[in-house]
Amino acid sequence: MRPHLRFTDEVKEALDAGRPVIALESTIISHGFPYPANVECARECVRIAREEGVVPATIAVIGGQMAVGLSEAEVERLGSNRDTPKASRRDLPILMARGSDGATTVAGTMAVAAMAGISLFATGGIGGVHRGAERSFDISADLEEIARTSLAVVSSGAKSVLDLALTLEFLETRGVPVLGYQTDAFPGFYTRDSGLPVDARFDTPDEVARVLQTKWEMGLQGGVLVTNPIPEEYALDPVQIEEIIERAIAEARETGVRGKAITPFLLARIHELTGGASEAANKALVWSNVRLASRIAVALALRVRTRQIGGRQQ
Ligand code: PSU
Ligand code: MN
Repeated sequence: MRPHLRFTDEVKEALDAGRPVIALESTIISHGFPYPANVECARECVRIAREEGVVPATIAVIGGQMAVGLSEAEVERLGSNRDTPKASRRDLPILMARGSDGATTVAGTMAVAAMAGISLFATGGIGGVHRGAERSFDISADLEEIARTSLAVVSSGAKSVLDLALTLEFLETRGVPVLGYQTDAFPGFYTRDSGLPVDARFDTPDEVARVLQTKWEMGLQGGVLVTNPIPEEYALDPVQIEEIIERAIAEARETGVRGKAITPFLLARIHELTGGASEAANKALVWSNVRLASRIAVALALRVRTRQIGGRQQ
């Protein structure tokens, strides 16, 4: 096992036995929702994974240790402390050397999950190329991480606070397959269709698992983005949400918010401006992604096991 990683017994036993495990991020806990909705959301994620027969491994920096799997008290600690720093790949060694806590982003979570030997990761939305990136250079480290790290990320696309067309261009350049689960359209987080296409559509968890197995058995390193649209009944009106997003972006510009503070600022403002509707939508899509990631993890574990028993021919 890697140095500096701390596993719960549940996660360690599952990984050792080759049973399905999914990773969950912690920026969504510290910065994605207000308290205590964040803690309730995280608790439900863990419950859903277990219901699907999968061990959930929430990832975070806890007191300078890289934790793979958290106790309920640790989830409460991250959720109630809004000052917990966001931990992307670059932040991990700094926070660990300082002995502090950190809430891992998609990028930070992926880097650690891959070290731990986890193949599936469920989140809400990934970071991407920000609007105006041709001037600001603001491209989330999440995209670079998906390109380099061999893990499948299940998300509801990306929020249109980002430039979704440029985000897809970046993923194409860096060789990341973008799959649509029961959809041909790249989902827009609060909406099911961003107006942009995915590379390929698959309709069952096993078909997705087959793409993952094939990619990694070939030795093609790097991740896969699996997109799962928000459940129909929670989808928001695209025109209304676009207005709110534009307003939040304008406020960020006026107040001079920069760097890693931008995404949490926009998420919090959108939640305020939609009066809770976006919070319900956000929770529903995260839970749906946890369920799908769990089912893909089960299918992948079964495929890997069958391959081991049957030898390499097939
Ligand atoms: N998008 C969301 N909800 C989130 C995030 C993004 O809809 O909670 C979080 C994720 O943890 C993601 C991070 O990895 O924000 C991206 O931050 P940045 O844009 O600073 O890379
Ligand atoms: Mn950024």
